[in-house]
Amino acid sequence: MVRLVEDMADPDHPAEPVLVLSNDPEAAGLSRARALGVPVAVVDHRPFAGDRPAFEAALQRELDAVAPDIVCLAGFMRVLTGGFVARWEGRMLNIHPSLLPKYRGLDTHARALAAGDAEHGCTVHEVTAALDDGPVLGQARIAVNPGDTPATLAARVLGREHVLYPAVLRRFASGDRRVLRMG
Ligand code: NHR
Repeated sequence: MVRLVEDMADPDHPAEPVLVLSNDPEAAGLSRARALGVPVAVVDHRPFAGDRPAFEAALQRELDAVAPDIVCLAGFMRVLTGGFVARWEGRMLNIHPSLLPKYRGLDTHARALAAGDAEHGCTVHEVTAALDDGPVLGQARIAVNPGDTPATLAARVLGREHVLYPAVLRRFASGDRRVLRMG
């Protein structure tokens, strides 16, 4: 998220950050966003206790207040229902730590290691009702090295996420939906 906001500080960037919205009141990104001058809001999912539609209605109110053209999920870990996704379909992006369609869902680094994969990476995709399943907008690949652990893989993939996501957002915001492939 910080890398997206920092990239948008470029006056030539086709987008600008209007809100950083978190479901976690303790998220470190909130103070970082404030320091970068971006408005922030929090909708804690916990008081909603399993009532996803009510949680999402509260998210929707925060989003409607700023009417963004594009929503970028970044480390957002709550599954969104089809009703919410439909409001934003074609305008909502996510970055996922695997080479989709491999390893949708959680624990992607451990799963890539367990499978003996020679390559791993991250994917920016459009968010659709089906989890980690929407059209791919960009992918960055890394080699899996002997001795890699889920933690070492996660760290190297995160470094690629920080390059891939800003690059894809620039293209997407300027209307270019071709797939960006990075090494
Ligand atoms: N929602 C929809 N409809 N479609 C997608 O593609 C989504 C989505 C919500 C989040 C991010 C995704 C990821 O990149 C994402 C993509 C969380 C879970 C999950 O199982 C799965 C995928 C992603 C994020 N969440 C659990 C839940 O019950 C909670 C897990 C936890 O809190 O640790 O929501 O990884």
